[in-house]
Amino acid sequence: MTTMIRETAEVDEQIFFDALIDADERIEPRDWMPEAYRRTLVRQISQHAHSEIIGMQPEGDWITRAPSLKRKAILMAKVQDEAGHGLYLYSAAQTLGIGRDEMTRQLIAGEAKYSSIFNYPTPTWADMGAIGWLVDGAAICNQVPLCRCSYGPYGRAMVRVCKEESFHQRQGFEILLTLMRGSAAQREMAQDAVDRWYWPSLMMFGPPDDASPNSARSMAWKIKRFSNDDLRQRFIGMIVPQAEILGVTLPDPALEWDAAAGRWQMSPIDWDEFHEVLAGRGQMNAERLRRRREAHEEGAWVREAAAAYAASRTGAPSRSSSEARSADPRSLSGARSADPRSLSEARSADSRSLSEARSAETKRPDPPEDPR
Ligand code: FAQ
Repeated sequence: MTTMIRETAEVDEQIFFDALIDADERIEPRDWMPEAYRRTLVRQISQHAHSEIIGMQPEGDWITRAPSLKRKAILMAKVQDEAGHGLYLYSAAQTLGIGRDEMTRQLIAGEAKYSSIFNYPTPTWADMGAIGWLVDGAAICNQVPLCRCSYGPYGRAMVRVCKEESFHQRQGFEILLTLMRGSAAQREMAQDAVDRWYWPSLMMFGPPDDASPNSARSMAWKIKRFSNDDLRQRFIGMIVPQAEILGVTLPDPALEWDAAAGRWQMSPIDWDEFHEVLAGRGQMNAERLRRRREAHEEGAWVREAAAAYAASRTGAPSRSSSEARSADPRSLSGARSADPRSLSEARSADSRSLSEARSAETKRPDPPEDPR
């Protein structure tokens, strides 16, 4: 009898979930969701978060060597933005019941994936331009549709990320433009960087559609809105006119707009190289992980101090807040499905408490005036 009731309830939950997806509504952390949907999101969001964090290294290497104070300040701000993106994304993944400590463990143990693009070296200043223009450009093409992802916390995080990526792409474009207007040696440096980053940036979109095992389901769930190949095509369409303005040549002699097919014709991508990088055998894989591991070890005292401080305020035993959260990873969705109210009642109750919280927020006393 109990089993039958549980099964009927699950069927209802599935119907409601499907209806939300069909209606282009958002799935929120406390909503019921199929286990495979949750796992897919954890996989994609955690990989995305790791990419932002590992992605700080190639550009971070140039902060001390930037050619002027202004360039240094801009680059520092950009690298800090990437750290912020990682934090929003780890937070979004945590709403699905995985702890930050576990995600970090998977990354430094070499068990987790992060974007292939960050396993290439940055030997010259022009690489800062090429990363901003091509890598952030590809990230924008991929991530703007993710703002409409069916999972609320991921989609909302993407809105701010995309605004910042847009600034990142412009600063990369501007670095290249300055070099292209400079000496012959500077123009050569810019072209060389574009030659090295062009193909890896096309690989960022993932394997071709017929070799992408996750795409069909992710698109049916409206996590991904476009296929890998469609996004790659959009990216090419975006950068071709920009390359003309810059005066750089994209390193593909076969690149041509096919008006009849409505697609860019191009040389084949070297997928062997992509798979080598994914298997950990790219030029910089070992170095990227080694430095991430060292940074984690060097940050142990900060985590301990933060946990001790938190414990001193709450009287709770000293452990990190993310550990505390992951102690009961299903607590959020568990709370939601134990709720006897109907789904819509529960949602409107939630939004009431949100607006109550907001109005309490606005009743806070004004901050003291700035003494300056
Ligand atoms: N690198 O079936 P699909 C940035 C894996 S952030 C490594 O097509 P899916 C900002 C894939 O995970 C860049 N692995 O998979 C920035 C899967 O493996 P799994 C990161 C890749 O998920 C700029 C397998 O291959 N952006 O740049 C890659 O449907 C400058 C089969 O692939 C995101 O993460 C790859 N390139 O589509 C930061 C965006 N491609 O998990 C610092 C969000 C595929 O089954 C400085 N993610 N794989 O073992 C996505 O949109 C998707 O996850 C895709 C892959 C499109 C990356």
